[in-house]
Amino acid sequence: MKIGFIALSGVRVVDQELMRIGLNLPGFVERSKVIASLPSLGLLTLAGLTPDHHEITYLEIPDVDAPDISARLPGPFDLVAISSFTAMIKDAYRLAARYRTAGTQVVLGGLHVALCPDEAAQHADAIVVGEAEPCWPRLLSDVEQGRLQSRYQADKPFDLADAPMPRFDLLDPSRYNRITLQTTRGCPWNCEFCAASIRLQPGHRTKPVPKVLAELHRIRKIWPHPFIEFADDNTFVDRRHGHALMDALVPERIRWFTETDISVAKDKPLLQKMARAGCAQILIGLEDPGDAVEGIELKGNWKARQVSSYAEDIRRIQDHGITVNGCFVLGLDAHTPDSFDRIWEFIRRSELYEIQLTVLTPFPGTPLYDRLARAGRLLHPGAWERCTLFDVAFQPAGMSPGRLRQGLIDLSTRVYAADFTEERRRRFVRRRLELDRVS
Ligand code: B12
Repeated sequence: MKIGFIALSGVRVVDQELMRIGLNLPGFVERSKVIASLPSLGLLTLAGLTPDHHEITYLEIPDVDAPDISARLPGPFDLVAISSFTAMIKDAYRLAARYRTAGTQVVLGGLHVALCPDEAAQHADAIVVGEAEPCWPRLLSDVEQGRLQSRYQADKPFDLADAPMPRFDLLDPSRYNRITLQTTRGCPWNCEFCAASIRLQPGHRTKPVPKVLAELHRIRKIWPHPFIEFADDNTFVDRRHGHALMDALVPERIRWFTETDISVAKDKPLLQKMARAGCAQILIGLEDPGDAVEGIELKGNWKARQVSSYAEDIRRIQDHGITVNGCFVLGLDAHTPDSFDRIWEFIRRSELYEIQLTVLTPFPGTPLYDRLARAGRLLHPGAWERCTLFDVAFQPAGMSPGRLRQGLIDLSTRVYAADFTEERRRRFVRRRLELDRVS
């Protein structure tokens, strides 16, 4: 069969004013440029599970509504596998409709499909709900035998020891400046708003280190000096795996970025290894520097128990030469118009190298969505295109939606301004020089 693996690419914001302001802020532009060019690891993984007798193509479509897209629809294919998150899912549905009209069978999968399977099923010949690895080979053989089912779902969590080698070779080497690689999946915490892979499968799992290395070596055959972004939710929460992974990465001499939680700050030997293994930056969901984190983590209020040592923990991590990208969520229930200044003060004093500001977003299928829906606080139910992390889609508890939007704009303008961005960079370098002098 001829199979097309299609990702909807790019970064989206509905509110064009936010987009315009965001795109003009120096600190923001840098990160947007970097992330906008990441490939879909989900699809490369499925391609890796596809037997060789199929002819496969991987492609990214930035704009499903481009004027001549119907005429230029890539193909012909016998089967098209489309991946999308919530924000782009309606584009994915329109693309699916075009292929189906042309007689091509369409399979949909990914986070949004797992979160809203009944909706997605109306737009595809088949959907895969949740992790796809256990279902994909059977789905392909069903297509070949003309008995494609409408829904596939694994009955147990996928063991990452069985993870296939993603088909990095399908990518055009010149198009990507960063490559994603997964070393763990999931997270032991359950933050109310989280719409990442704990919604595919709860809990946290690790990929055996030799498998991670094999993937890295495959990447290095194509990109000899890659910058790697681990597509993990919380890389270091399993300490034993984290240490083993770092030991293995030291000789690889790569630079990399990942997402983890603030508890790494308490493990000095791990931080030393991370630095030696080429860690450039870790992204950490701090959410808020004060009482507003209360209740966000639903299992044991874990985040609220960390917040008092945020500043000290950030310093300890950065003192190892690893920059921290601290993420703050605006519009939490305890936030009022005064909160923006409070967050700004923390950011200004914290020495954080990088900052990510987003708006609380009710992704469907999350506990947050259900709570806000029950309370009648969703402003645009079903408007998935607003699930961008920047557009305001709900009625905040402590201010109007307009005030929240303005707060995001004002705080972003301060945080991503050229002089403050420069000051953060310089502060980090100064501190490194200071530490080098005393050591
Ligand atoms: C890398 C990444 C990106 C990259 C690459 C995106 C891509 N095309 O894959 C870029 C930078 C482009 C990106 C953009 C965006 N992202 Co992003 N991104 C991530 C990140 C860091 C890792 C995702 C990943 O690679 N996971 C590993 C793979 C293996 O998992 P997976 O994709 O879920 O795939 C598995 C299954 O879902 C399934 N599957 C996936 N696709 C398909 C398709 C078919 C046909 C089948 C059968 C199965 C299947 O099979 C895979 C194996 O089991 C996550 C955060 C995180 N830590 O996970 C956020 C995350 C996925 N992004 C998020 C968001 C909001 C966005 C944006 C909307 C931001 C914006 N304002 O524009 C855009 C939209 C992108 C789009 N085009 O749809 C949210 C999504 C929440 C949601 N439920 O929708 C996340 C969870 C981050 C968050 N803070 O909440 N992102």
